[in-house]
Amino acid sequence: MNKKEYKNEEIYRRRIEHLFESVNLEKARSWFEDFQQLMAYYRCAIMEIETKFNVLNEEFSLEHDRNPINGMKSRLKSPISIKEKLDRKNLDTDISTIEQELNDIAGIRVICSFPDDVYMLADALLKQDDITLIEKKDYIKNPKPNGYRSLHLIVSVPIFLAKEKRNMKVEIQLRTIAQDFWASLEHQLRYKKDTNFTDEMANELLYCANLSAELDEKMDTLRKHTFENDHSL
Ligand code: 0O2
Repeated sequence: MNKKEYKNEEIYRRRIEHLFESVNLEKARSWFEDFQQLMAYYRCAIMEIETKFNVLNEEFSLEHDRNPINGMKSRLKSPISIKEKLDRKNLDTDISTIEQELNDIAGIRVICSFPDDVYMLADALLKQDDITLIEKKDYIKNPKPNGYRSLHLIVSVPIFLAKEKRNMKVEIQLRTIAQDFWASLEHQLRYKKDTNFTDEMANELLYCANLSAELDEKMDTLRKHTFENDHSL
């Protein structure tokens, strides 16, 4: 190592030392452990809700010979997205703040076959006596101006641990296959890096959203014809 390299190395070392001096490692470790634990609780809550929907799907398919649920996806919000959301809302990073203020750390998307299935499944879930509805946004009856359609529920569900019961919040998005197709592609197009999202593109997407709503209506009519003898469908 020559003199200049040695000096740069020394500067780098001092910078790193300075950075770590300002961090209370014990505090950071304890925060991280609590965060990991909270995320584990949310994973349990996701499992609870998924099981409830699987049971409803199973029961319906036995009784009516078709599945109202086409698929389910779940996700835990990433630490980076959690931090970004806290910053946007001007909130601190306390574990209790994260749990109290953010409703969408645990998320489940339920993709339904037909529009009526969305409401049938939402009603069946909300009727269960361990589920509490915290918030409901019906973007199917009232689509967003860009055409987005989906039924959003924030619910609280208990998870049973060895020594305690905890109520955890889960965001549930219920939508049809057509609504999910539109939302997934719209998300990809809107958030594509280095692309200028023009008004014209937004109008085209709105047109496509309306087309997919029409498609849902037509498929629903077909369902009614196909199952016309089964009045519960
Ligand atoms: P991600 O990665 O999907 O979680 P809030 O969460 O209440 O502060 P907001 O916007 O009032 O924010 O919540 P809202 O309206 O219930 O929507 C939250 C989620 O719905 C979004 O999560 C998306 O998943 C979905 N969503 C809402 N609007 C649109 C839309 O126009 N297009 C698409 N494709 N999805 C939408 P995040 O946090 O954006 O991300």
